[in-house]
Amino acid sequence: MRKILITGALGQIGSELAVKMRGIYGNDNVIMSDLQAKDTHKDLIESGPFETIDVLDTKKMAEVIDKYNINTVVNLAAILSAVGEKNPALCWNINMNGLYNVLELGREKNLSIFTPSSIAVFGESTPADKTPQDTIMRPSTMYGVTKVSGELLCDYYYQKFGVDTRGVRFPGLISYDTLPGGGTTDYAVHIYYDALKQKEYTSFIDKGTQMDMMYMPDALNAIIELMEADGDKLIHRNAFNITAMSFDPEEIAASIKKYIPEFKLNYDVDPVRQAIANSWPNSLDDSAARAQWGWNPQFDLDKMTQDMLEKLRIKLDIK
Ligand code: NAD
Ligand code: AKB
Repeated sequence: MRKILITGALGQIGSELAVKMRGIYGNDNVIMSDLQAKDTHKDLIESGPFETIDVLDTKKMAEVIDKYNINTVVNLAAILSAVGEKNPALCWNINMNGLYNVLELGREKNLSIFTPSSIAVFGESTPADKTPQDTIMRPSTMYGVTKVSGELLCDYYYQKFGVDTRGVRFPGLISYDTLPGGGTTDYAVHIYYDALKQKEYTSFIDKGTQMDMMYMPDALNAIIELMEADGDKLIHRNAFNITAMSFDPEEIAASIKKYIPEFKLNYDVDPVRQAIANSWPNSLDDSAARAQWGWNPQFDLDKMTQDMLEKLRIKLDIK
């Protein structure tokens, strides 16, 4: 039976992954942790074990792993791309030293470890269309640098010490539960909130900027399916290209207009996040994930838009 510790569990992914995992593995077998408890997630925190853990504090993390007999860590504690460009030292410290601490504990305590990578591993010299699984990785952001280094470090711990490390390169994730934590793809979440609240959105990403995206239910399935996949069939491990859709701001706006015809899209482009977006692929080739562990996303753009608007109407109490 898995006993899972999730770090950074109150973020965009963790807050939904914890609920899904508690449904599969049992409430007491999924230990949530984050820097501190947040009032916004009171019910979630009270639905099972929660511990305050800073991933830079190896001693505390080791104590929690021993206390609950943890055998699996999903390491979600991280600083994302836009915040990382504002504070590169913090981004390096948490993304690299936090991961190193988790991997060292994995080696000592024989843990399975899942760590998400990102489309941010790619850069301007990477082929932008149908970006292959194995290709040029020369990112231009500190976040991207930490993600490439993280993939290599996870590979090293698998090859050198036999630690069962696994990961995917997530594209931008879209969800209605917890707001994103400061990335470049965040516009594709905020657009739904503003479409419902004020029927208008001002995008910080310019028209024509294609990026890969995915709806959160597919992302959660990816984590669990890869964690549970037969390790002998995994050639890549850290990390697999996965994608569900690719669109630019005009295309997501067109999808929203099918449900809110008066919706209007404006632009006020942020040069920092636009430069990051320009350096990322237009679309990924995820055939390795499909072949090696059966990756098969369920949501395309219109299906996601319909579900996002339905769920957000209830959350925001908008008729
Ligand atoms: P998020 O910013 O929403 O959440 C990160 C969480 O980490 C926050 O709750 C924060 O409090 C916590 N945290 C920060 N510093 C910490 C520390 N020192 N110790 C413990 N916790 C700390 O991020 P997310 O979107 O949930 O992303 C999780 C992982 O998935 C990250 O590795 C990220 O790079 C990756 N990823 C996310 C996306 C996306 O679109 N959300 C896309 C690609 C990859
Ligand atoms: C970000 O924009 O930083 C994240 C990511 C794609 O890694 N959403």
